[in-house]
Amino acid sequence: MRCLAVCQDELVIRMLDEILLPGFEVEFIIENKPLARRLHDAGVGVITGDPRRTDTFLKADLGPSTCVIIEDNGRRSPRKILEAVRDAGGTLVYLLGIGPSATTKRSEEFHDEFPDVAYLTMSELFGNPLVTEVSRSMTRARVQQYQRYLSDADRILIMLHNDPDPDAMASGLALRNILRRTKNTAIIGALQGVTRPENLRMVNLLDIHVETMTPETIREFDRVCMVDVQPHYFGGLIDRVDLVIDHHPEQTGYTAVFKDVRADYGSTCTILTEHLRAVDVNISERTATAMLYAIKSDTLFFNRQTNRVDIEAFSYLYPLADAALIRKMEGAEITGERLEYVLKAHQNGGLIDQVFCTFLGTLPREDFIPYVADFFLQLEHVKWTIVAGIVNESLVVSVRNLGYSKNAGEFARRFFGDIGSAGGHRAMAKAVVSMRAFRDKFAIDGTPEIGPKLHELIAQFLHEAPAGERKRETVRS
Ligand SMILES: [Mn+2]
Repeated sequence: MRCLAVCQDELVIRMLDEILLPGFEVEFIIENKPLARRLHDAGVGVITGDPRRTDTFLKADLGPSTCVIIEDNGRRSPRKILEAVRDAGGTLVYLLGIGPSATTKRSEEFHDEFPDVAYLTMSELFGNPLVTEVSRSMTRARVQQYQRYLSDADRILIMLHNDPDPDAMASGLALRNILRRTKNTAIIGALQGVTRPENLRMVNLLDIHVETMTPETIREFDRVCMVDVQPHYFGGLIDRVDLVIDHHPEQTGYTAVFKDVRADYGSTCTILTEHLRAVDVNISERTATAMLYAIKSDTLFFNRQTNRVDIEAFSYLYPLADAALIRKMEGAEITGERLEYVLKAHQNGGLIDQVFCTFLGTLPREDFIPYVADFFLQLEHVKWTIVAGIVNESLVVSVRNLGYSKNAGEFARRFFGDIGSAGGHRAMAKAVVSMRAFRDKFAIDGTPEIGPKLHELIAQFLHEAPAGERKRETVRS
């Protein structure tokens, strides 16, 4: 493709020439004769002429498929040049804004008269890679600090939340990688092991060992790190840690020597991908596969709580991972017993105003509840799902939505925060409350009332005025 650039600044000319030359045929229209000669001698394609005259472009053989870039340094209006280009038949025209006057306001000045002209600014074009590089060096400093701090420990514990999910386990592997340790010197542990079928399949396919810990065994470690979870989760058992890396909202009430908590990230593995890249550690295929699977599963393949950085981490890991293995892990998600609860939810649940609510009764395991909540969110016309069930005398409630409406975490905290643990993100949340507290607070006599009660709470939540002008919720007593 041919490209004509109207520039008078030597630095800009040399830069454009270097960037565009491999893919484009570039020629510069230059007014200043000594500059033109100098650039010509340096091998730059140059046409000397007045860019305010139409015949300069006609002589330069401007056609409808020639791309024209016009430098706008804010000093002299480029209007005359734009007119000349237009009269010569140019249609693919860009203004390249340089200097402090290159703003949106400047681009609007020309928009009415030249609606097809696109305005680019130099800082936009070069800013992103530079900002990424600079923030990478900040991450590098941080990672090198904790690497040094942890380097003299004999054994390190990398603690995960109960029933670890792919993000927790993959984060454990990634951190072990960053610390350049083996499974004997960096132990991945949790108080309760893996139970979900797809996570068990990940454990087997990738040969991950999650050791079951007790308060006593935790104390045997020189250093304790935590990934995908923060110390408050363990209810006072671990209140001082050496390192926390997590993407859940930041909690208080604990001390950590090093901390990297980024609640706007879709997964902990996204944070760890940045750590790995910053210090240039090799990622094994196994770790990359685990991390890629974790990002996919924590963001529901970019369907919820996704950030540009998650997509960047994904594309970085993709060529390093084993895609066939990931397909195999994903296939484990549908099991016979899960389908039974989907059927039960279908029979007992109800869809009102695009909200699907159901109570699944007493369950042997908790994972059926979020599974059913995720499953019904895929259905046509469903925008919210609230799925509850009783596990070990506690009512577990999973809340999901399509992410562009009210906040699921706020719903969980507001109705259940005072009687149990409740929290989550905009698109997904969870509450666990004792059945007794639930019965007392909401005056429930029997379990058949649970489904309708949840419908009532969510309807109240969705119909009320936005935060700030709302009144306290009324609770039936
Ligand atoms: Mn996570």
